[in-house]
Parts: sequence; C-alpha cells; structure tokens
Amino acid sequence: MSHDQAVKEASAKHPTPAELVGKFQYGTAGFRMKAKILDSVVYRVGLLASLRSRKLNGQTIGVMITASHNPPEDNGVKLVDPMGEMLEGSWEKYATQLANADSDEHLVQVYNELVKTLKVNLDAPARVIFARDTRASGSRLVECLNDALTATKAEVTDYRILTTPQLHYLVRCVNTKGTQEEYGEVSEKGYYEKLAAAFKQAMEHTKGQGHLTVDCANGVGGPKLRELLKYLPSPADGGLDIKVVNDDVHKPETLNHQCGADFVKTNQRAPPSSKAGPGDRCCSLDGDADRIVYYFQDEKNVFRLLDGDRIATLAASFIAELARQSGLMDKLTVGVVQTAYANGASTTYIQKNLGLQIVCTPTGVKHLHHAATRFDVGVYFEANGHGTVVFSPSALKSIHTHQPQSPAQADALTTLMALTDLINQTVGDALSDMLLVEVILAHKGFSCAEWLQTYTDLPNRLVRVEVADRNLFTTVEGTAERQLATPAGAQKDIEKVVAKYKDGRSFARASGTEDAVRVYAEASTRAEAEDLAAAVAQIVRKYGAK
Ligand code: G16
Repeated sequence: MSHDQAVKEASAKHPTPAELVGKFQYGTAGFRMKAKILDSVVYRVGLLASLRSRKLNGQTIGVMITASHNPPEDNGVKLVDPMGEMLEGSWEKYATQLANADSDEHLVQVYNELVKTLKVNLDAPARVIFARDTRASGSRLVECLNDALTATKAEVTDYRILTTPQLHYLVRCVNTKGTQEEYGEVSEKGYYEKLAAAFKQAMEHTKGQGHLTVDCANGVGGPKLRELLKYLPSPADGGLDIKVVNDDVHKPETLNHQCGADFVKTNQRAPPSSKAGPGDRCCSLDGDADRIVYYFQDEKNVFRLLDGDRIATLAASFIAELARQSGLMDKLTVGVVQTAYANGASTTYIQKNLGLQIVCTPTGVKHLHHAATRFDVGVYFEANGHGTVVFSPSALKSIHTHQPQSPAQADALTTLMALTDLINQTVGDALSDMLLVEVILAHKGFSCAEWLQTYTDLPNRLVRVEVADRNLFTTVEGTAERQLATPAGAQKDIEKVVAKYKDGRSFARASGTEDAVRVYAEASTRAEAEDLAAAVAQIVRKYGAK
C-alpha cells in the first residue's frame, strides 16, 4: 500500500467531528480539550511526529498524551523536540493545519504539502517515543497515535505511563546517546538513578531536616515519586522524610480534584484533605508532575504559599551563591525568566536584592525556556510552579573544568556540579524541582517560614472567567500578554479600574489550555486585590458576553 493510502485509510478510523473543523489550535502546551473529541487530533499529531523526525534525519521525537492540570475528562497531546524541549514554535501551525483538515482526502493533501514545503525526505527514518499520564482516556488515544505511526512506518517505543518530564528526559537521552552531551541512561530507571546520585552528592555536606508531605494530585506523580524514593537514601541515612498523599491513580475522577498544584495556587489554600499541622512543610504536584508549589500553615494557622516565584528566587540566589563561593562568579551570569503572573515583589527582590537580570515572556514554558537559554545559567519559573534551570554548554564546561583554590571552593563546586545533574534541564519537572528545593533548604538551614521571610508578596488573585469565545481576547505583541489588543476598549476599561488601586496591577489573557480567560490582579492589600480582580473579571464578562 502507498504511503498516502496508508495515511488515508488509517485516518478514516479517526474522523473529525464536522462541527469542530477549524476550531483546533496547538495552544500553550499542545492540543488540550475534552478527551472524547481528541481522537483525530492525536492521530494527526502522530503524522506530524513522523514528519518532524524525518525532517531531522531520524532524530527521535517525543509525543506525550496528557492534560496535566486539567480535569479528568480532558486530555491533550504535545510533541517533544530532540533535546527534550517543546516543539519548535514554527511547527505548531503545521500541527494546527493537520488537525483542521476537513476530510481524509484533505488530510493527505495537507500532509503532502507539508512534505513538499518542508522538504521532508520520506525515505529517511522516523523515530518516535511516547507516553501518557494516568487518565482513563489515555489508552484509547495511544491507539490513535499508534495508527498514525504505523501508517507512516515510524520506529516506535511505547513508554506507557510516565510523568511528562520523564518523557522529555528520555527524548534527550536517546538523542544524545554516545555523544559528548550524553544526558543519561535511556530508561525510567536511568532517570531515578541520575536524580538519586545527584541528590546524594548535593547533600554530601548537609542533612535533610523535618518531613515533607507531597500531594500528588492523584496523578502519575504518585507512583513515580514512590519509585524515586526507592533510590534515595532513607531518612536515617540523611535522606528525606517524605509522606506521599493524594496518590490514588485507580479512581481517575479524583485527578486534580480538590488537590494538586493548580488547585493550591489558584485557591490559595491547602487541599481540603490536608492533615498538616502548623509549620509542616507541604508541596503539591500537578496531574503530570511538571509543576510544583510549596506551602505551610503559619503559627496563626494562616495558609502561606511558596509558589514558582519563590522557587525561582530560592534557586537563583543559591546558584549565584555557589558560583561566588566556588570562584566562578565572573564566568557565570545567572538570569531569571518570569511571566506577567510573577508577583511584583519577586521581580523587585530579584533585581534589587539579588542583583540578577530578569526577562519577562508570554505564558508557556516554551517561551521561558527559550529565553533562559540566553543566560549562562537561566532560572525560569512560572508563578504556577512550572519551571527549571538551564545551564549553557559553556557554563557546564566552566563548572566541570574549574580548579578550586580552597577546600571551601571545592565543596561549593561539588554542590554546583551535583545541581547540574539533579535539575531536569529539559523542562519543568516537579520531582526534580522538589529535590532541588529540599537540597537548598537543607544547605541554608531554612524552614518554610524562613524561606517566606526573604520578601513579602503583594496580595494577589487569579480568576478564571468563562466567555462565549476566548479567542476574542488577544494581547498586544511585545507586552508579554500584559495588555489586551482586542476586544476594542477592554484594555482602556481595565486601566481605568487599575488606576484606582494602590500598587494595583491587573491583566486579562485567554488561556491556551482551558476554555476561559484568566484575570490576574495584585494590589497593596488582600481586599483590594480581590476587588480589583472582581472588577477586571466583570469587564472581561462584559466584553465576552456569552
Ligand atoms: C501548561 C503550560 C504552562 C502554562 C499552563 C497554563 O501547564 O505548560 O506553561 O503556564 O499550561 O497555561 P494557560 O494559562 O495558557 O492555560 P500544564 O501544567 O497544564 O501543562
């Protein structure tokens, strides 16, 4: 059977509902929607995965089936590029074009146009690896994906159930195997071994303190964290005392429900099921374990959140300190990348107290990651807890060839080297980030309360507003989504309201993962932040009336 025929015949098994044609869009983190309407999209993403691999002469491409923080009935699919980073931005439109083809014939036509315009050699090998999270719809969607990979004769490895960052790790490992940039052993076990070895090295001169409760959002992070713990030293051996909660993956309807990083960040409260007492260190992962936030109840029983901004400041200050202590400061520029959701107080702290450079990008780790690679050491975190640290090749070289001049320098260098392995540099990874935070808290001898004291957040509020068509809300290019371009008049109305509040800042933007517009507001008091968010949400409702 010809290539075209195979693509067409397999496509016939996964028709696109007519009313959805034209509506699919590769968003913040790939396609994401109700799982029941995703079959044709996953099939077509499979076609693109093969094309992308062939275009890159058989380098391995990853496909992850997950809807991360979204509710259990949703699912999603995204592509991972050879170094473990998100799909190159210029290819997102091809994914959208394929997804919106309105018949099997049209699909073959779009596919062949891509082959031609992108100059893809169909005789080159296509290699694809994939995995999924614990959602009930995952196995059905894997079949759709497999149909595309079979039709396009790709070499395939199914890694079954993984966290999203584990798949990113594997993609990079396969593509760097046998090269100087070898990233690790190409297996899930290799991932745990790499993290555990780095953790032990980073903890060589210190000891874990207290215990940590980890809420796994009833997602894939639960079983994977339990697995990781088998590789880490026990609390008696200076390891971490971890209690795993919300790790029930057998009741898919509990995924991200009243628990998990998104719940905690958005509601600014612990999961209702939490039994933690005052001062107890807690953290929450999201459904596919690529985000993490920390929190605790203070002595007055007030909930205190340590979100992505806090992890960024903690990591940036620690790495800058290690660079200084090991005698590498003039060789390593540490920079921080944030989005408009970053608390204004964190931005001021990074610039004024830490003296580090800051860049602000649109939402989506793909944008932050890219910006972070321009620094020697780029620390990027979204306030929602999605982030990591990337070391440039020259930074890694400086770190690995540096000759310490004293035992103190040698100790700092050992820790810094360990961090380069502990941190999953391909993408935000909740498990790796958790170990990073624990290492830093142990080195600094910080409790969560001390971590919180480094600066005071401006009170803030995040609101989700449902509108008739979120696509009506577009932002002005170059403003990192802080200003609306459309609907006409909405931005002026927002600015008028913001001007009424002391230290007021607010913006609205369409979500790229949920059918909603997000409103963020901060002001000098909690009540004012609430009022400002409510007022801006009202403006969004008015302009986006259903
Ligand atoms: C995804 C992206 C994140 C983004 C989040 C929310 O996270 O990877 O970069 O911050 O969606 O995006 P939006 O505001 O456009 O809905 P996750 O954890 O859901 O994959």
